[in-house]
Amino acid sequence: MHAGMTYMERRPEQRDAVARWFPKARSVALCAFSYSDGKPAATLPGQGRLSRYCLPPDYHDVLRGRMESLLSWLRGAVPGAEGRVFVDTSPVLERLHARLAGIGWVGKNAMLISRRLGSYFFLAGLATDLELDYDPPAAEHCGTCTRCLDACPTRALSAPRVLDASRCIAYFTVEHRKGSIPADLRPAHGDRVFGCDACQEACPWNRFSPPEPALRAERSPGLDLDAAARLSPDAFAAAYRGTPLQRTGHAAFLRNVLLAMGNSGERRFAPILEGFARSADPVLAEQARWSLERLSALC
Ligand code: B12
Ligand code: SF4
Ligand code: SF4
Repeated sequence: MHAGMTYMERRPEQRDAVARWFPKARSVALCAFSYSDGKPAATLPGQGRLSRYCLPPDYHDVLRGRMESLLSWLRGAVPGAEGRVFVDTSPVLERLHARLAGIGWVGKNAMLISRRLGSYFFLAGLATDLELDYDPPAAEHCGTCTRCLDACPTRALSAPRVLDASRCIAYFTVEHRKGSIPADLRPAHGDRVFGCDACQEACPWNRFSPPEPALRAERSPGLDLDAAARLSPDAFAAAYRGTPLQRTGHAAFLRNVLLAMGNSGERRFAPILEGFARSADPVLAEQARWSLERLSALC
């Protein structure tokens, strides 16, 4: 259930092997960086929606810097200590190690959830050759709740803690950079242009997000779809440099914007969709035609 993310087909036990990646590792320290103050992520009718994690600056760069500072501090405190930091791109499964380190439990939405932070946090880690004291794993606190499973628009959570990426809106809007979004899933995308928070918005533990998150939002979750569709590749690069949207790229962003226009039910988007329906890019042209039909059905 890895959709197009072929790097995930390597066996999980191989991906977990910190020792293969950093043979000297004796301990792994995990840090959680909150990025939401828990206030409602409001959008206006006819706007697109950006998920909360892309509102602060790109976490990969920021967190790598913070973890490098931690490593420098460790080297100062224990001369000769060695270590390597990881944020997303290493073979280390961060949720596995964060669960073992006691940061939180794996919720039925597959997110790591902390009693103090909820689930709106990023994970970053540091493997070191030092033998550190270990924290015990956190207890599970989902109980009989199933709100996230019920809230998932595409039924991508096929069972508790089982995420079918080939149905997940976060996968299609962020990682599926080339090609179309499957037509049967498009209506359920709603206004989402980048990422999806539905299974976290539903979670009661996110009522406890800290008022002062570690990473501050720098943009609004509401996206002006009309302006977004008119961005040239250069204007897109300038607007989203240093954010996760930059990595997804202009063509996939446009495809997602056109899809959200179709789901908006707003006739004012028809002229711009008609323009894209004549695009030389077959993915954009097909998406625009679908969105025009969707608008006709909704209006
Ligand atoms: C690939 C990936 C994705 C894929 C998911 C693929 C998948 N099937 O997991 C896609 C693109 C869909 C995705 C989406 C999102 N992602 Co992502 N993603 C990753 C990435 C890079 C690798 C995850 C991976 O390899 N998964 C494979 C499975 C096997 O591993 P796992 O997800 O860690 O699963 C563990 C648990 O589920 C647990 N488990 C499974 N079953 C059970 C049962 C029991 C009883 C227990 C106890 C445990 C347990 O064991 C597994 C191994 O440890 C990680 C960063 C990293 N390097 O870890 C970020 C990461 C998981 N993503 C993150 C985020 C923020 C998101 C989104 C919220 C983004 C968004 N707003 O759109 C969504 C959330 C979707 C969701 N509900 O999980 C954060 C999660 C933080 C947190 N609090 O949990 C991470 C850790 C990035 C980071 N550095 O902070 N993501
Ligand atoms: S991120 Fe969205 S589509 Fe993916 S599992 Fe959560 S609610 Fe479902
Ligand atoms: S919504 Fe309920 S079941 Fe889902 S992760 Fe949160 S507490 Fe667990």
